[in-house]
Amino acid sequence: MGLKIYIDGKFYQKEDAKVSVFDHGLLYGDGVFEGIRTYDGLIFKLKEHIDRLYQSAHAIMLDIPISKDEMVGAIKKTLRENDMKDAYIRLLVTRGIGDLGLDPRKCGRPTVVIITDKIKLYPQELYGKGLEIVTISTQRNIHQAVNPQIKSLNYLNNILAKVEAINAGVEEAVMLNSEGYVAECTGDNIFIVKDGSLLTPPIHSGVLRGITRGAVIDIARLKEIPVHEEVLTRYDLFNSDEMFLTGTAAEIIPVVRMDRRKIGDGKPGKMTLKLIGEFNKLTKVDGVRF
Ligand code: PXG
Repeated sequence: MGLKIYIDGKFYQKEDAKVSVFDHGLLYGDGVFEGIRTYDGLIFKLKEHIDRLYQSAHAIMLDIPISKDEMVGAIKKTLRENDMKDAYIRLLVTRGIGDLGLDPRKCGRPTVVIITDKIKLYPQELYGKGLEIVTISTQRNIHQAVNPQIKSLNYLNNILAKVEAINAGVEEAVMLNSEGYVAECTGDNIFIVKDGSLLTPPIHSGVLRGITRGAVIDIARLKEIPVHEEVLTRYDLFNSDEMFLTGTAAEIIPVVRMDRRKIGDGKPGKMTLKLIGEFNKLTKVDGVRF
């Protein structure tokens, strides 16, 4: 039995799961998406992901044709259909089928796709050793253009950054905003530890309001670790005691080198490892059963 994909209320085998070449999701990247994880039969932070999807859609004036409850039902059904306990869920809503013109009014009903599969962002060994990253020259989108809070199908900005990282021989890149302050990585938010405090750029630095980012901030508050959203420069990153990235796919991954500078003592830091432990505990208990 192969993987089954949900498209507009019906299930298709992976080979048959197709959308039209006239779908504006393909023609213009006109649409929104989410990436969600399940851990041993529990969907992690489901409400937060659903809310963010509908907010992204609202921002681009895309009316998702099913309600949030129906979307949750469709996700659970897709997971059960594929009998998956540990899955990565990719949720897509595109503008739908239109003609060869930008006008979204020409599109009929938006297309809803749910894929449940596996994801591996970084090689497993990097979780133990830590990641090396570089600063690249592609800037994070400014909020007056495609706001970085919109998780849209237009990921070229991030892909260009990823290409620069790959060209530099590393897996991940730090993007700065148009003012030169640290924003985030290509699919992850960034944190540093300095003198016992946890610091991460505020949303207005031009970052996606990451759900893993939010979970880490909540854990820190619960554990009485001082945590601040602060505008950061590369200097702050170079001179941090610890650094790590957060994302649904990546979870929490330590960073040990940036732009050829050693971060802290060049090994995954104590607080990072503590947060990874707490995060792993959370994913085992905090979730919606399906
Ligand atoms: N920043 C950006 C630009 C992202 O795309 C995050 C931060 C982390 O947010 P969450 O809510 O996941 O903690 C993301 C998330 C992929 C992929 O296929 C990308 C994301 C998530 C899952 C998979 O590269 N982006």
